Amino acid sequence: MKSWSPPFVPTLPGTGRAPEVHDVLDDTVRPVTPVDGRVSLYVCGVTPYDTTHMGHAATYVTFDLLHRAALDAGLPVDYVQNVTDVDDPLLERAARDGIDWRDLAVDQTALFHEDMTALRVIPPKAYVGVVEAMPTIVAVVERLVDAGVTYGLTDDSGATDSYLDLEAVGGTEGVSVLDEATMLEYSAERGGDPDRPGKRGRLDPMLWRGHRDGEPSWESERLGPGRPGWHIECTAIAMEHLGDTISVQGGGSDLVFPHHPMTAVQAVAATGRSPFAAHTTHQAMVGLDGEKMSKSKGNLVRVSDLRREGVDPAAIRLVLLAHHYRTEWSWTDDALTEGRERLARWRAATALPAGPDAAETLAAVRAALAADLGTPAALAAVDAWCAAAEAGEGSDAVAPGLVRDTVDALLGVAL
Ligand code: 5CA
Ligand code: ZN
Repeated sequence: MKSWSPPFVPTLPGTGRAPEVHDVLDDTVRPVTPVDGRVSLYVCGVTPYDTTHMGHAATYVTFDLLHRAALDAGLPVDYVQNVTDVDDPLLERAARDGIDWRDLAVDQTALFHEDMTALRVIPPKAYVGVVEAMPTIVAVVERLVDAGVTYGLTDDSGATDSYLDLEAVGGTEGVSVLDEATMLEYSAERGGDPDRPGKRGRLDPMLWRGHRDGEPSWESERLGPGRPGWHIECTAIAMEHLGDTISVQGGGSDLVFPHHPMTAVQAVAATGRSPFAAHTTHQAMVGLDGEKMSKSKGNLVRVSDLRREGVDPAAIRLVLLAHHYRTEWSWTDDALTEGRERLARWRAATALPAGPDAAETLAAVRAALAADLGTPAALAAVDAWCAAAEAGEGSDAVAPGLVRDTVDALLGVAL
């Protein structure tokens, strides 16, 4: 699928150090691990309805910062993102609204691209829809069938679903640190079917859902007509475009179970190579009035709505950057006001003919980002330079331009 257009990224003097980020499996902050000299980054994309809310935006801006920091450290980045353009929630929404699920996906994906462009997010090199990746996905499921680690369950209508037998591939050992009760709870809440009779293991993920009347389906001689389960799309798309093992598997913290562990366990079962990802990294949930912002609850603040109201996307990006990615927060009007004020201050200060030397500011922003994407510290360093410039300190005529380039290249905010 076509990706969105890339923003211009200025070149900065010198280089930064390889960024450190948090891994949810060993709960440490450590440098990203390149694979064959390249950082391979897979971030779970949207299910295209009700995009792009501030939780989505926070997730993609966070991994955009990692992307930018790696590039600044001289590390080439291969970035891949999927779009879940066929899945239960999308089909349900299309049915509710009386529209074709394909049209809903196309429209919402286009809107997502507009929002990403407005937020100056560097696009993935491969932006891949489930529908277009169907042969790849089918091939990975069939590989698991060949490995003898799957089983089928047939319902009253005669449809057969294929499951991964988790027990046969080592269970959730090494892919999840949650206890059994929590995994079962999340599985039930997030698209799993732990209580389905006949399953060998309650957490076994569905790989292929046999065709039911009224549902879209694709042909597979081995599996029968049907469509993929959720997690296998990310396993297959990541492996196809990035290889058997990757540097970072990313997304929001709602993917901590079952999605990311199942994506990983399926890859390991298919390739025999472990771990699937050197880092599993999560953006904390963004909420509204203290509740998780989610499409199912409908408590959304959308990037496109604010853009329509005339809000500068750079101000939205500054609101997102004001919060560290591992801290949960809620969107408020006050936060937006602060973002707008900061943008105005930064624009005014960097438009001055001179200011204090900015080499330290560049170094401080680099250091802040390299230390687990420390955006609040990065903003503080720029705030400090702007305050000094406004106070008339310093007579360095190149400094305002260097601050502009720093903010643009590393933080993705064009002043
Ligand atoms: N298509 C799947 C991933 S394969 C999916 O989760 N789609 S989504 O549209 O629900 O979410 C898109 C991305 O935004 C995911 O990485 C998800 O973890 C993240 N996300 C969703 N809601 C929030 C939120 N409230 N705060 C932060 N991130 C969120
Ligand atoms: Zn995913």
